[in-house]
Amino acid sequence: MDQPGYLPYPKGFSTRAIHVGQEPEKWDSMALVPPLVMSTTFKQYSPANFKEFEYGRSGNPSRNVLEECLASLENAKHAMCFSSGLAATNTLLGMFQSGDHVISGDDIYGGTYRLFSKVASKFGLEFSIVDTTDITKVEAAIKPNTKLIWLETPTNPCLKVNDIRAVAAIAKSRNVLLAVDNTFLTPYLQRPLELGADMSVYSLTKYMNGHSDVVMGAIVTDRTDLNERLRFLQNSLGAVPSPFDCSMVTRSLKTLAVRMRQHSANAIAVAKFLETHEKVVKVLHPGLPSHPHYELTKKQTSGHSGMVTVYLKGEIEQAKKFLTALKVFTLAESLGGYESLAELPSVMTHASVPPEQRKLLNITDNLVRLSVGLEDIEDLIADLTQALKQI
Ligand code: P1T
Repeated sequence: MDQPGYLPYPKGFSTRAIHVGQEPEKWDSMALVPPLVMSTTFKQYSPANFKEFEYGRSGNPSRNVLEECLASLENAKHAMCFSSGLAATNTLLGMFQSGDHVISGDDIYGGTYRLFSKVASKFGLEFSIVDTTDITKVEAAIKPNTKLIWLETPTNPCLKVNDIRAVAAIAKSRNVLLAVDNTFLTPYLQRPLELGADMSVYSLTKYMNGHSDVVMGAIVTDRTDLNERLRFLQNSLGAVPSPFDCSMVTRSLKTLAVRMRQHSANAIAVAKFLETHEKVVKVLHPGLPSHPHYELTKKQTSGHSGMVTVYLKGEIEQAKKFLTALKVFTLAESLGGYESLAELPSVMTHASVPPEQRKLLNITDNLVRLSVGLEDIEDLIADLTQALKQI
């Protein structure tokens, strides 16, 4: 990313989120809000001689603005956007070939698990699903053909925390790439590249856009060699987002820091409330001292997301009663929007994880995942209180 002249960089996170890639001097109109360019193609001076853009799949001004801004939020050189978080992951897998081996954390988004186990494995990629919170297991899983370690942290839905620095050190020493899905924390709270990862991967659908109205993904890297490989794949596989969606996310990033601060505060209040409730068996939240990775979390993040995972007393019937009784929380998949959501991973977001794997990970039928939004905390607690009464 070229650093624009009129702001002395580096600046604070929100200053970059609001300005980088969006300097009014870039446009003849001097518009403060970057113009939305919907054109799918661009006039050339003479054959194969063009100004900057050629065809909408390979590049677009509205996408460029967002990619520049995203890169700067991780103090990185490069970012690429895709039509969904899974499209970003799938494109990343395109860097490898049949016979290559990938080590993945065991507790990951169900759709990512499905992509690995049901699609990519058909094309000859070999996967080992490992408890990556145990460094010795990561090291033991590395084989001569291992090309990638894939981590989510905190994990979806059990909120386990992986030690990014420790895994990065192993990956580096064995010449293996490390990709970290940073969807839950965003670069405001955790920057995997600064901790040694080669690539940060995002579902921008979640906190980064934050308004539950765009599906999009991104890969961020500081490595120019990886950027070249991924740019080639972005254009060759073609899973790119629309210019309109890019401008929506560019707008949303401006409030990312304030939103994350409020998600963090609301979620910890909800976690503390639930932890003492008689209808609750256990609460999982990395900001609670009871969480096994409480200390590790503090070493690599500067706050928490809005995610809270809770084991309710009872079986699936009680969990269903609770979920259908909620009035402020909406029963729906996804997370990271301004509105609070609740869901039952075993039959919703993680239904594609085989039952025996879910059992191993404790993704039971009484495990409920909350995405705590930005509503008033008193209303959220009151809603949880009345719904818990129903079980
Ligand atoms: O939905 P999409 O933009 O394709 O992103 C996929 C994805 C990737 N990584 C993580 C950590 C995710 O949580 C997701 C999507 N997750 C949900 C839809 C969910 O409810 O968990």
